[in-house]
Amino acid sequence: MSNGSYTLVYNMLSLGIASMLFTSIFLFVARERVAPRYRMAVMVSGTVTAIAAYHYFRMFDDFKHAFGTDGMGVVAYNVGYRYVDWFLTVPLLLVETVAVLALAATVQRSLLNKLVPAAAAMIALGYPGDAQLNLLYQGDAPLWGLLSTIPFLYILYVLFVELGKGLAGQSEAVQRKIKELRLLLLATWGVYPISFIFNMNATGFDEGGFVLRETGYTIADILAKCLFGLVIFTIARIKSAEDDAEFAKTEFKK
Ligand SMILES: *C/C=C(C)/C=C/C=C(C)/C=C/C1=C(C)CCCC1(C)C
Repeated sequence: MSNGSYTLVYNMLSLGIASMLFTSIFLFVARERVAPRYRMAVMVSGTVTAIAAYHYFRMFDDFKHAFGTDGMGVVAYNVGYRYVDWFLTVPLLLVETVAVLALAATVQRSLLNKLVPAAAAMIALGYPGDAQLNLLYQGDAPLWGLLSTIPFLYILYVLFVELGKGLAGQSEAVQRKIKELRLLLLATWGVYPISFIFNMNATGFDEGGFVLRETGYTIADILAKCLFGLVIFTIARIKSAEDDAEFAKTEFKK
């Protein structure tokens, strides 16, 4: 791998570690700054970034072993760390999104019963393609990408159509934030299938495709987990202040 490519991916993974680690610390420490009923959403956000921080350490190590001068190709870079990470964090991201709305328990359960299995299917179907396992035939990655897109579109449908019904009871300010949150989700989750395509037709190792994929996944991860978690935290604070005048007075000095 060229020096430039190596440095770029090295720095991206390093940025991933820093973002995930310090967002986790912030969210855990700041959880007291929201009312108790919204703390679960903030804790789940912090758990997502903590799980991702761990996997970024793993990927960083793995990358150095695969391409650095200390390992020099002894092991092949394993994209599996990302998929294990997503398999855990993507359902949790959907849990935090639904949790922060504090909807009726039955509505919440019905949404999650649709979103969580779809998220698991999306990740599980993407892996054989991204890892170039060629399970069905040589060069079958586009097929896995296509299969994975079906649950992906279903998740977007649930979030934009079904969740929309749950928004009716929320205040103006919260509705605006939730819409922002959904747009952030759409804009960042949309980066993953595009990054997948960059490396999809690689036969053997394709440096350009690899660098674009890793850079795309890392930037998307930072926005979809850290920034997203901070927006969840903001929504939790707005809702806490709306629910409780005492909280509003001490936290917002209004
Ligand atoms: C924190 C990690 C997140 C939010 C990961 C999200 C991942 C996706 C939305 C992945 C989607 C994919 C497709 C829609 C098709 C190609 C294969 C995937 C798995 C990259």
